[in-house]
Amino acid sequence: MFLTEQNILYKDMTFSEFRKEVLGDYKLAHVGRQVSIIGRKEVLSGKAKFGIFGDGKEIAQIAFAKQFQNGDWRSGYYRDHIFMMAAGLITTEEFFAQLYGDTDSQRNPGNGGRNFNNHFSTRTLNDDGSWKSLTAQKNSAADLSPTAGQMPRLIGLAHASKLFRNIPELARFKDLSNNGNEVAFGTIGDASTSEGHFFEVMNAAAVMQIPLAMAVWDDGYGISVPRDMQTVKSSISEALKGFEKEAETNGIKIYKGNGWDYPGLCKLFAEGIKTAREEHIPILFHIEEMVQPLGHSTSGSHERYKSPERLTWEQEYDPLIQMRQWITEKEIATTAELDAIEEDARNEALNAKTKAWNDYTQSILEDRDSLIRVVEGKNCICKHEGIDKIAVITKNLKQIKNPIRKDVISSAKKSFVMFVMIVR
Ligand SMILES: Cc1ncc(C[n+]2csc(CCOP(=O)(O)OP(=O)(O)O)c2C)c(N)n1
Ligand SMILES: [Mg+2]
Repeated sequence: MFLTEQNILYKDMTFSEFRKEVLGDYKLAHVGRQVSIIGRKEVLSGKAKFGIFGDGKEIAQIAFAKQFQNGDWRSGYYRDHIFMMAAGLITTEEFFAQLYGDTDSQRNPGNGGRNFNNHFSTRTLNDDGSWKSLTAQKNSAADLSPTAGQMPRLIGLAHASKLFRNIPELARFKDLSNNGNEVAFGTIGDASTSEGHFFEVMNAAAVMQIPLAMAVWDDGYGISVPRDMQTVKSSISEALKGFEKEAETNGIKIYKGNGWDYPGLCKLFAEGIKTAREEHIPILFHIEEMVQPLGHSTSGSHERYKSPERLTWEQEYDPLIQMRQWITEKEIATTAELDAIEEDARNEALNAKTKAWNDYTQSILEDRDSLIRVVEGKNCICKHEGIDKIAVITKNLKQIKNPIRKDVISSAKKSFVMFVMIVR
């Protein structure tokens, strides 16, 4: 039975290579899910400030990233951590470093703590300011917070490939383009397709005939607002039917898939991206039946606005559960093997979290201890209005279980003010 899928997915592979690929994807999907689960806990326990994750979109992101090649560009949104991991653009440890807002650019190379968390990007310059070879690496533009902010730059990125392919004088810029063979990969949520940027960009791409591949992750909600309240006919692919390319027209190609269908998505993205890359036809991938097991973000709980029926359906169509069923049905691996992979994935994510947290907090704890040493070393009686306020400040600082740099700096400032007041 598996042979049908194998032939569709990976034509030139032996079964053992195919199995390795599938199980590698299964493990990555679980690492990605654990990152979401653990990341949410890190926020809810106060160790990070905000979390918004790709849970429920793992399989689609892995299948999409399979087509992402050197020279290609991503301009996407906050759910993309699994895409970034699958493309080799972020490690699990780096994910947690950015979640904590680590300002060390070695540990958090995507944004060095200068951008909001879960906003991804890659570096285009070397430390000396020279260009990296962008055709020798996979690239991601920096994410923006407005939910369709990633759209306009997709036009620039995709249009560049068309220019590189069509203007002979540009052929010498080998580090920027390989004859225009690059594809600009976009991702967006279903609700954000209601933004003007989305429609303008899809129209412009359709007119210009540029290699733009747009994936819409359709989970039926924009936070608590259901899709039928903001998307005409409750379907972005229906809404864009008039944009569809016909024999002698410009336009886009539209593909539809389901977020839980691993073999289907692998095939769909392979076909669509090939078309975008070779023929410079823009593509819309409308990926439906997606779920959000942990809800929208750490700021809310979806149980408050999704019906019990919807929540039950989401559990059944969780892509990890569906992929597991597919693997066992096709006899690619046993349930015991899959259990072991899941356990491995959990440990990998936990270890990455612990390492990232220890690295991030080490210098903060050193600063805290040094401040306490300095303040206590003053050995003065620092009573103000009858209370030893400096002792209170250091006591409070010592009691913070996971201090952030702000706690140390603000304790230092407060102690300084007290010293000045008392000395005066
Ligand atoms: C322009 C803009 N409006 C509103 C928000 C607040 N906001 C953040 S995420 C979100 C919902 C987006 O839903 P969807 O596009 O379906 O993506 P999903 O989170 O469901 O994957 C909203 C309204 C924002 N960041 N930017
Ligand atoms: Mg949505």
